[in-house]
Amino acid sequence: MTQLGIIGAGPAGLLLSHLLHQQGLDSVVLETRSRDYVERRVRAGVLEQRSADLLTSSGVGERMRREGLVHDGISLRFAGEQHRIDFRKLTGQGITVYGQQEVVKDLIRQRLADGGEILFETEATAIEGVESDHPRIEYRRNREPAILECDFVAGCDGSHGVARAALGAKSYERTYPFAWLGILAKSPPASNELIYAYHERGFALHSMRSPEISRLYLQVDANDTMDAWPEARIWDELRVRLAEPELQPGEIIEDGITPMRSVVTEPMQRGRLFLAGDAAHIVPATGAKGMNLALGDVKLLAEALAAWYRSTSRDLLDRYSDLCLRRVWRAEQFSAWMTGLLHRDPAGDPFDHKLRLSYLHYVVNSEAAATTLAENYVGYDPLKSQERRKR
Ligand code: RFL
Ligand code: PHB
Repeated sequence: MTQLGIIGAGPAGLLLSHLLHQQGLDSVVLETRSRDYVERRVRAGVLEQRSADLLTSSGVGERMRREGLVHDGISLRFAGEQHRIDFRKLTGQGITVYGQQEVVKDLIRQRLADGGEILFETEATAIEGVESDHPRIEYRRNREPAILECDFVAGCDGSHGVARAALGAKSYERTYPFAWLGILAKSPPASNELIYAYHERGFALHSMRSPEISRLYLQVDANDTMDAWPEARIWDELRVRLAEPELQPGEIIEDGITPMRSVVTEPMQRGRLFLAGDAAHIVPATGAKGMNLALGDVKLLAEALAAWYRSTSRDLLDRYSDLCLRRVWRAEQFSAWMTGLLHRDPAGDPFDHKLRLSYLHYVVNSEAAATTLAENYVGYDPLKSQERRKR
């Protein structure tokens, strides 16, 4: 028996467990993979300012502050030109480049130091009784079935978990006719800021994890497998699309192809089951929003649960989904827009190509358009803006 049964030890589940602990609430985290696996899984790399602030204010940001790379802008490259979008100047904010697996490592270490319970290699198989006061998670550990009884269940089990199906809500979805091939390479970044490149041959992104490690992405066909992409082809394509003829190949430590999808499940709650992070919504990675949305959801959920335990008021809990979805849909629109702007249409429509180039020129030359990109990239909060306008 626990107050919160949390499924999934990704950024959402781990931060939720940590924030609840700080409110004096106990939780058990069930994670199907091993600790080693979740700590090595290479994924997101960009923290919005408010995500970095949240990690710091909740006491798990120390290593991020030391090792994370604070960036004040990004570069856009297209049609042989390079332009910088200066986030600091346009919004007063920046981003922090810090690998998601480092956030996960920091959170696991803190939870275990605080005596938290994370059951690795434990698969949740079903969620029962979500409309009752005593929901249960059925799970399998060491091949043995077992049951976790709790007051509430948080489904933080990503896009392939059990919680979304158990909720049974409506999903809005979009697929894209391309995917991202990503590599992590032992080669010093060619630039000290991220480069988003639009090229006739497709999109490319130059990111990093440290002064020695680059993170690089290429738009590939939705059906491509790694067999079609030997190392030499990856580096050649990166050099051309990024317009970086000197880009040095380095040992590839990790590679993989990720499909591009937009999904929103609405509402994100039923009875005593609450979804957070990728379990509730997926964004195409172009806007760098996925991990940030996951952290933002659980901040609200932890506050709502703390309010319930303080006063048994369900008010904030009842509004959880609506409050999250305002920010989620903003990020969905921005991510779909960035994706459309920077990816080549595989059908190769020349009219669309010209429209994209025209918009790119507009973005880099109009301060209004550049500010739109910048304020969404560093993290726009529709709720805060609404409050400000009312005052
Ligand atoms: P996660 O990280 O997927 O964690 C879910 C956890 O649940 C476990 N699980 C189960 N456990 C028990 N029982 C079950 N039945 C279970 N089913 C699943 C899984 O093993 C896993 O450990 O979800 P969470 O916490 O919501 O976090 C979301 C983020 O991981 C995701 O949004 C980002 O990685 C997306 N993303 C990016 N986001 C950004 O903010 N900035 C970026 O730059 C960025 N780049 C990316 C990305 C995602 C990528 N991929 C591979 C999807 C780049 C890539 C390539
Ligand atoms: C990353 O560093 O992995 C990264 C950066 C920006 C994105 C997506 C991924 O838009």
